[in-house]
Amino acid sequence: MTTRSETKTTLAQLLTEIEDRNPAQPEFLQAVHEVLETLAPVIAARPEYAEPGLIERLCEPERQVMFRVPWQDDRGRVHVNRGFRVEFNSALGPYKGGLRFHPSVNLGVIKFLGFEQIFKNALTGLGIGGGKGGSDFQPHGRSDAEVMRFCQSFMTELYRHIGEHTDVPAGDIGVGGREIGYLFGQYRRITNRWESVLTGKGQGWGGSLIRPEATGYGNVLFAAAMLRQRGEDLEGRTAVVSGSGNVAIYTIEKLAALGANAVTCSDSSGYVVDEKGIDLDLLKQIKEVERGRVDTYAERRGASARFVPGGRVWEVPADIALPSATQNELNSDDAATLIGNGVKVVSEGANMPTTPDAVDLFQQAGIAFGPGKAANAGGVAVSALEMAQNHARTSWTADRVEEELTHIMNDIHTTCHETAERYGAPGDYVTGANIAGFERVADAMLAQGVI
Ligand code: NDP
Ligand code: 2IT
Repeated sequence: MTTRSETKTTLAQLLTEIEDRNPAQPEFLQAVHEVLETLAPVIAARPEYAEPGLIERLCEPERQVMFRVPWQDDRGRVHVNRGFRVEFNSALGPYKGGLRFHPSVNLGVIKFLGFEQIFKNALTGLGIGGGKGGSDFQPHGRSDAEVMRFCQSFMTELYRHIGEHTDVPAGDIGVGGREIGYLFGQYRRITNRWESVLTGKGQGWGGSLIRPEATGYGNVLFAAAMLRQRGEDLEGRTAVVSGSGNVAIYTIEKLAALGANAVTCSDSSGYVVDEKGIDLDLLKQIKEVERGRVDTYAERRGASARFVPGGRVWEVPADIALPSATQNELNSDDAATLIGNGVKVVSEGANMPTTPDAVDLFQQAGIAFGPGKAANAGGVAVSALEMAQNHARTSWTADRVEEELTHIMNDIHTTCHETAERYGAPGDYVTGANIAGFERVADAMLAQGVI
């Protein structure tokens, strides 16, 4: 019988090896560290998981593709970006995960996102493996024609690596309906195939209803489930939300539908606080139609709202905090401020938005903390439902998709909660999510042999 301290030593040794093999990839190492440090109880109970190099294989992508993306701007100048697709793990199904277009993208960032995606996708209970991709391209300030040429160039290389049974990308930061349209068009043109190779498509041509809403709606449903577990609900609660993109907008929408009130949103220039609650029609007009910035929201909204340049939403008192912008956007100082202001629930709409020391502070303070790989899984879950609809050549009603999403989020909550209890960490959704996701992938990998 392996003891828990022997297991911890093995995991610590593995972590050192992984650190040595992946220098200068801090986000990837942060994500691996966060998972491995919660696995000791499950490996002590089931030592077969430590055997045939399973953790080493899990931490090494099955395939990594990097490529040149040349494109011409409207003045004829040539730009060269770098494209990535990390196909991390396909034990449970085709690689599945978004594409991120943002100047901060590099291999380590895509690997962290792909690694998280493995466990997130496993938690949905659907047949999808984990992958992620993107580019250091900045779509802000580019014309539609420039974005189209970039997407066409990106797909001209990517198409040979993906396919409906191989790898199915979707959106993430900087990639929404417009970009998916251009990417899909180029894939179809090159391959002469209409297949479910991308999700988040437009609603008249294969996209699922509720996919744009799914990540934000799902995160609010997860937060509601954590509150319900404690005999409480969302009614009348005040929420702080960061970001003002796809995830943030539909988080704010679902909060309002369930009787709570979001008072903030943000972008990389600062945040808006609106004491009457965010006016969603105005925010959608500025962000989705005009592709503008949040300071415009404060200008147009009038006296109830103000823009705080360079500030962080976490300084605004609230019952619920829903980070929905980017990684490491909520640190230990922010956590201390939120705790001081009486926050009850923190649920991650973004991927890894909370730094590890901030997570520790929330957990020590007894705050319900929902990790992204569980809380934001609604987006990829509805992507898998989009694939199912495409394969059946049908489309479901919005009510049906939302009902499925609600079941999936409640099931993920129950799974994480019960798994944490089973492994001696009641109320610890981080441990619950990591172990439950790990068990499903690890069982499939063990059954499929050393590959
Ligand atoms: P969007 O591009 O629609 O919006 C991103 C928002 O976050 C913008 O307001 C953006 O501000 C802000 N932001 C991005 N990077 C930074 C940064 N480095 N510093 C400050 N603000 C930043 O992306 P999404 O809403 O789709 O994604 C948000 C998060 O949710 C990401 O972590 C993503 O991985 C995660 N996620 C997304 C899913 C989806 O279905 N789309 C599913 C699950 C998770 P600005 O415009 O100024 O850059
Ligand atoms: O982080 C994520 O889960 C996403 N960006 C969505 C992935 C998907 O395939 O829908």
